[in-house]
Amino acid sequence: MSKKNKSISKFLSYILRHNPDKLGITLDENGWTSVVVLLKKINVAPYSLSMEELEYVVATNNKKRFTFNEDKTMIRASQGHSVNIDLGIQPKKPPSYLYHGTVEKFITSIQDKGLIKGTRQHVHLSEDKETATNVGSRRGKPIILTIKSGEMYAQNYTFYQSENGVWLTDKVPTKFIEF
Ligand code: HQG
Repeated sequence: MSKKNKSISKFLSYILRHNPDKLGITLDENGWTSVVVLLKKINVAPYSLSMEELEYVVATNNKKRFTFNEDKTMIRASQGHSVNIDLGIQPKKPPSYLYHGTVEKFITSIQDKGLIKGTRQHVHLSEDKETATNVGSRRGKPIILTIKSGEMYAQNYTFYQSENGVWLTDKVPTKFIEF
């Protein structure tokens, strides 16, 4: 991603996941917001964002963080929200194992409480170790935990997969985590 695209992606993530008020926009109950209104609010000097640039960011974003509706009149973040919205996605059977990238300083607490969602709406899990490594690396030297998602599913825990492939669940008790 180019520097401008990365900063647009970060700004959109912040607005569409955590703080739409900051830009004076609202999200509907499924997290969607009007593209016309979003562009209008962003395009206040010295900032500029054209529809073409927004389409480019959505299409080329390295984690496909944003989704347009069919006619590109609405946009939302695919996952990662702390604001209370319902993604409206159906529960899905996970693979036997999923992965979670974290860092050493959280391990004692995770051993104690399991994985908890904190301020976000879900615990985020990755399908492959490489992605989990990238997630953990945001905070330091990554530690990859293996999650027995198949066992959890068999015990009636609900899983979802976001539009961009991230696995979501409510919590992961310690007994399902391989440290
Ligand atoms: C940790 C990014 C102490 C957890 C990523 C993590 C992801 C605990 C941090 C998405 C804990 C929460 C989410 C416990 C969990 N005690 N620490 N009991 N349980 N933690 O950012 O999973 O690039 O809210 O290990 O790719 O790191 O922004 O979650 O370190 O998909 O698109 O608490 O954000 O996506 O941190 O990342 P986060 P996450 P983007």
